[in-house]
Amino acid sequence: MLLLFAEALEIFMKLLLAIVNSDDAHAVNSKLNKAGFSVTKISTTGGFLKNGNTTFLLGVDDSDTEKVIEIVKSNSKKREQRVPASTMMNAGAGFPQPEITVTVGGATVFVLNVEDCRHL
Ligand code: 2BA
Repeated sequence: MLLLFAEALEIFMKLLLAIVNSDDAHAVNSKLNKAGFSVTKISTTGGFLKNGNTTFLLGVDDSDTEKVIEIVKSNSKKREQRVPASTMMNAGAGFPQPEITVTVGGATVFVLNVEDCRHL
């Protein structure tokens, strides 16, 4: 019944998980706040490079999803990073470690449907 009501009024929410480079986190945060969005920031670590990054949690109206994605996108830069090739393969210890270039970012955004949200 509630779902039908929400469908009729189109009052659906999304939860956005936006993983951004920590160097871009301040700009992303302040632009989102200026645009009127509440955010929760979590300090996270990328499992591949083991570098710190920042994950934003945002609960938004369906209709604001693209606006948030655009703000995150326009404030997240792509970066090239040199990492030991051993990050990707099993290189034996004692051998010279060549480096490879990995492109990181701009941002990775997951968009999830929200069933319910309550401020208590
Ligand atoms: P990391 O896991 O540290 O990955 C950093 C960058 O390394 C990635 O950039 C990608 O270019 C490369 N990379 C990651 N895994 C790789 C692999 N198995 N083989 C080759 N290269 C690999 P982005 O794709 O821009 O990701 C930046 C960060 O966003 C990631 O940091 C991770 O924390 C997060 N992320 C990206 N995709 C994700 C996913 N599908 N699920 C969860 N977290 C994700």
